[in-house]
Amino acid sequence: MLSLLDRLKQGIQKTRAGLVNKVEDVLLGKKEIDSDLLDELEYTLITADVGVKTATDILESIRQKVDRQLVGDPSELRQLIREHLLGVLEASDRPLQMATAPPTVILMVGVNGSGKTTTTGKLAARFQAEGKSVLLAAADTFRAAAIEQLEVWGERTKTIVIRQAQGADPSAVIFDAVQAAKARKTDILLVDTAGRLHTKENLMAELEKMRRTARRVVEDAPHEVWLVLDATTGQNGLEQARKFTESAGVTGLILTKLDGTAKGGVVVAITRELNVPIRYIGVGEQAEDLLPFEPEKFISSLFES
Ligand SMILES: Nc1nc2c(ncn2[C@@H]2O[C@H](COP(=O)(O)OP(=O)(O)OP(=O)(O)O)[C@@H](O)[C@H]2O)c(=O)[nH]1
Ligand SMILES: [Mg+2]
Repeated sequence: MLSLLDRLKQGIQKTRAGLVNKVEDVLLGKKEIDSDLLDELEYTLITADVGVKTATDILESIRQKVDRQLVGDPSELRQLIREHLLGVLEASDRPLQMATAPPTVILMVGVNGSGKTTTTGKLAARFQAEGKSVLLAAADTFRAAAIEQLEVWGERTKTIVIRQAQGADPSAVIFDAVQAAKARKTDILLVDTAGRLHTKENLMAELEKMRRTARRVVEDAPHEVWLVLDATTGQNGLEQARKFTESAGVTGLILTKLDGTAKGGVVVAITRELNVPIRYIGVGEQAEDLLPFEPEKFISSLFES
């Protein structure tokens, strides 16, 4: 069995190659810091998807330090970049909002195919391993076979799935599920929802209705709304994330498919832009391929071999 840290390192090795190794290549053999070198660094950071704003900030702060002769050796720049990236990720870190009495209701939202159902299944496994009781709600009543897909995860993780027929009102499923979780005093209710485009107003309104419905049964539910984002979409995920955060009350992000992309720098761009913490990252298709996101571990795994 791989340790969590090894799995993290393996899951982000493409990002490491696309970000840290490229920065190292730029710095390699350089004797002094000049404007060409700084421009090249900025370009490298932007192409590694950390976002234009973050890249500009980092370079701005480096240029100031160079001007004030606080740094002179190119080899020091790698560490400055590392510290800055960590600072961005830590700035939006905050504790999870768990319910004072069970259940804690967590709504999983996002565009089509981002990994909501898979992540819901992985989370069921993880929470159970932490000793919590879990219930799943199949609130994607839209896509054919979506309910069955969640039920496969229910069997795999030995978790009960609250479901209705395909085509049922997703809010009705949530109503049942929150009531069931409350009656059973289940610690965590995970609600899988249908994929929706952030540009479709009626579908975004449907999410709002689901949240209202949950609230009718448990006053402060849903306690968390997690936006599941496909990391391979890089900067394109930013607009989705912004819209969902504005209209669906997103409280946390989950970046999936980091194993398949060099665009993992996007975690920095998104946290900085939205000031919403990343909760977990997905690094594969199996139940164990979901890792809690910890800024320090993420950055040190990127920067240390
Ligand atoms: N490599 C990799 N694949 C993943 C990860 N997370 C999800 N997937 C795969 O992505 C595909 C889509 O996942 P789903 O969980 O069905 O996505 P969804 O958001 O529920 O899709 P819709 O319900 O259709 O909107 C599946 O083939 C998953 O196995 C991940 O972290 N890494
Ligand atoms: Mg799904």
